[in-house]
Parts: sequence; C-alpha cells; structure tokens
Amino acid sequence: MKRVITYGTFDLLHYGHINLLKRAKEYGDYLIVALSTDEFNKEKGKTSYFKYDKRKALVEAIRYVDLVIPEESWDQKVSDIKKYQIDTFVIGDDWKGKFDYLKEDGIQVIYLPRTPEISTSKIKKDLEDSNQKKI
Ligand code: C2G
Repeated sequence: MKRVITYGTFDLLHYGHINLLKRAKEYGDYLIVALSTDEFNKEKGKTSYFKYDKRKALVEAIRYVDLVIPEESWDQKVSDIKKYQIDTFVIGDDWKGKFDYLKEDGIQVIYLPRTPEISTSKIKKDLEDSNQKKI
C-alpha cells in the first residue's frame, strides 16, 4: 500500500483544496492529511474562520482522504513519515523547495501546481468587498 501525506490549514474549504487532495491521492492508495491546529495556525500567522474540529470534519468528509491527524509543529514531518510509513509527501508549489530535506528519508517529495485564482484569503477579501459595496 502506497501512503501519501500532505499538510495544511484547509480553512473555508474550496475547490483548490479539493484539486490538491485529488491529485495527492493519485500518488498512492492511502492519503493522510496533517491538519494545522488552531494553535499551530498562530505560529503560521493564520487565524482560520473554522476552528480545528470543524475543519477536521470537513476534510474527513472528502472521498480522497483516509485519515486526518493534527499538525502541531513545523518539525513533525520527519516523525510523521516514520510513524505512518509514508512513501510520498505532497504539497502545493507555493512551498516549492521548502521540504526537499524530506528526501533524505528516502521518500518522494512532490510540489503540485496550485489551482490559480482561488484562495481562502481571496474568498475573505471578496466577501468583505461585496459587503462594503452594500453599505
Ligand atoms: N492549495 C492549492 N491551490 C489553492 C489553494 C491551496 O493547491 N488555490 C493547496 C496549498 O498549496 C496546500 C493545500 O492546498 O498544499 C492547503 O492549503 P493551505 O491550507 O493554505 O495550506 P498552508 O497554510 O500552506 O499549510 O506545514 C505545511 C503547512 O501547514 C501548509
């Protein structure tokens, strides 16, 4: 069984996230999502609209996802790879090169092109702008 892992906040779940997870699953048979906790989001400089439990329920409902675990720190990836016997690490190419060190553990590291024109921050901004126009 080929096991894949990816990491992220996945707030305000949108088709860019789904595209990433769909393509990540194509690298194996079992996909683990390490979902950033609310505390770790603070370290990432992010505050999510949905709290961890809601984001976890949403990601667990996605057909491509087999397991959701908490992402609590930047440096848990090496231990996750060992603990879950990961073959392939996948993430969007906004992170290109940042996780190449994982190759030293003998795994494949894949950076997938992001889905253009959609992001959680864009959604938030567009909603703000449309509310402003209504005032
Ligand atoms: N993504 C994408 N296309 C978009 C938006 C996001 O492919 N339009 C991808 C990102 O590249 C990432 C995943 O969807 O692989 C989740 O996105 P975020 O929640 O923004 O993840 P991020 O905050 O970058 O967390 O340790 C790694 C970090 O936790 C990654």
